Amino acid sequence: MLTNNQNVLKWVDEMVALCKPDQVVWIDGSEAQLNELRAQATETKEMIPLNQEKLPGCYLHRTDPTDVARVEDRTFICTRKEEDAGPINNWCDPKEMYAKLTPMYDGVMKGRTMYVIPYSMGPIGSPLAKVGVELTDSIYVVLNMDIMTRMGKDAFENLGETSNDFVRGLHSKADIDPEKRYIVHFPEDNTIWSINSGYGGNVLLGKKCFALRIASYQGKNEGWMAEHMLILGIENPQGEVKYISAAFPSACGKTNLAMLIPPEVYKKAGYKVWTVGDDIAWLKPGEDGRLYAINPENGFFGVAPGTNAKSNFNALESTKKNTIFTNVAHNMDDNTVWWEGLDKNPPENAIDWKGNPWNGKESTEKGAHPNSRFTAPAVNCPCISPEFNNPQGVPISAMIFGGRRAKTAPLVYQSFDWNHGVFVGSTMASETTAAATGAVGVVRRDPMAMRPFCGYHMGDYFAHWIEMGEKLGDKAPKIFNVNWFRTDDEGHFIWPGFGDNMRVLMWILDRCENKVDAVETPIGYEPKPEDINIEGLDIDLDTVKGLLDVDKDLWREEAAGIEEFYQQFGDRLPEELSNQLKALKERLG
Ligand code: GTP
Ligand code: SPV
Ligand code: MN
Repeated sequence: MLTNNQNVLKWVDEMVALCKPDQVVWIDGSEAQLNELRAQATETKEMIPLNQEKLPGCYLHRTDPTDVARVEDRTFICTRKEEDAGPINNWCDPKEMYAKLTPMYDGVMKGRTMYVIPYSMGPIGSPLAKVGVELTDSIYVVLNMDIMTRMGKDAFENLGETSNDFVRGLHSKADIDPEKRYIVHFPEDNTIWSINSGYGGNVLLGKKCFALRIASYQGKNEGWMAEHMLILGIENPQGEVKYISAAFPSACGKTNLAMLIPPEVYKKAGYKVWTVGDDIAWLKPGEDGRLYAINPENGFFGVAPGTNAKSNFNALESTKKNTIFTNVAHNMDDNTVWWEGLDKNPPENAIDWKGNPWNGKESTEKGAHPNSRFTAPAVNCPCISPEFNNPQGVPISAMIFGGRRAKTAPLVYQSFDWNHGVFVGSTMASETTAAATGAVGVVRRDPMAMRPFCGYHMGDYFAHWIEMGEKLGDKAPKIFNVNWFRTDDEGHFIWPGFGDNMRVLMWILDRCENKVDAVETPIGYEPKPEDINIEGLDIDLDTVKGLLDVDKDLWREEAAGIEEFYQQFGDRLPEELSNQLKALKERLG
């Protein structure tokens, strides 16, 4: 045992009594212990050690083919009152849910080991950090949590002997039965129960379950925010760094933007980009009244397909050592990994993500699952911010929302003010991706990219955003919307995206510093086309004009869609937002 905290000990005892593991192993975070677990997982083939010369410390893992993404229809928010979970979350009465799941956990770890994982979300000792304990029967989970969080006995030291302020996570793979898969949150009990899955977002309970669903609920009650946002810093040639956070739905470009490589025109002028986080931000007003952000995570659980030296050099570099690959193709010639979009040279002698022999030159099947992932330590990232471990976080100048929209949304626009920005975020829509099970490419509303991750009533969440704006006053970050995904008539992306997105970020920062004018449109402030720097790009000013075009007919349809979407929130929709909708309609005529 690594702690004398009675709340922890009592809860672990109860869960041991329920799950009945053969043994209980407390994870201290030492390399010796982790190496022992790696050896065991290798022995049982749970993990496949990769070529240790080319990929030192790297492993491959395949999950069950029916268990490769988050399962939103099996994810629950269990609050005592149904209305507190809101219309978007699946809800069940906590008593009923405990009663249903308890028999499923009863004896589930017989013949298995229970690992007790203490971890901190956020730098240990940070005033913004929080402690969690995850109980799991999966070594894969332990090894991933080691990368994704600050894991081990130091996390307990931070909790102290008497505190009860830790999140209780219970995970069992059970039989990986999709019919009995449940990802359940009890925000009022600081508790998460996950069963019958072995896939990342469902089982690394520090990530979406704690750092977004539980934390968003805590943030509302404690005056801070937990958001599905990347955090990056842009350093100008004078050495000043400005920070931006951005919320895009799953598989819509957060990791890519967070690690972008500046285009030549900025690089040679001396600009640099620093990554603070690629998925989650915890934000709180600091002593100077500005909004400060930490990345509660310690690694990246990134989408593998499409990652290559050109699209995301820094992410690729991050995966070259001490990384766990999940559901990518296994190149049997040199015991390395491959995924669609890595290069144009797929291996012929390989095993695909399902575990079947695969010839990448001949097969029409995919070698890697579209939601295959790498789990890479943040320290590996060549552009990791020197502020990454700063316990106070970094001050945010601009917040960005964005999604995949083939037509409606322009390349970039700025909200008129904070409340209008909350309106813009609350009405975000995006085409669905492979990050969750279900249809791909369907446009759905995904407010602040939090639709699958908000741990309470979405209307109350909007109200919390409005309140935070009131608290921050004129120190509040400016709010923008971007869309990298507009397509032409043939369905090709018009904007080059990736590193070139920095051109848009530069306009955003110039706006924050009142260095550039804007054009007022019905939906917000837009750049003058000539204010987007296209030096070195093979697109012209007319293309930029097209990317910024606001089609009023499409936007009238959009407003009607928003109205319909808003109806479900009833009187929990803040009046500020219904007023914003009214004003948008008036501006559209
Ligand atoms: P989660 O980890 O699921 O939250 O995803 P994410 O938001 O971090 O998405 P990520 O950066 O991994 O990008 C997902 C997919 O979008 C990849 O296939 C990228 O290649 C693609 N993508 C990212 N940025 C751009 C861009 O600027 N333009 C285009 N066209 N595609 C992009
Ligand atoms: C996402 O889906 O937004 C992810 C991956 O970041 S998961 O951890 O599965 O949620
Ligand atoms: Mn994500």
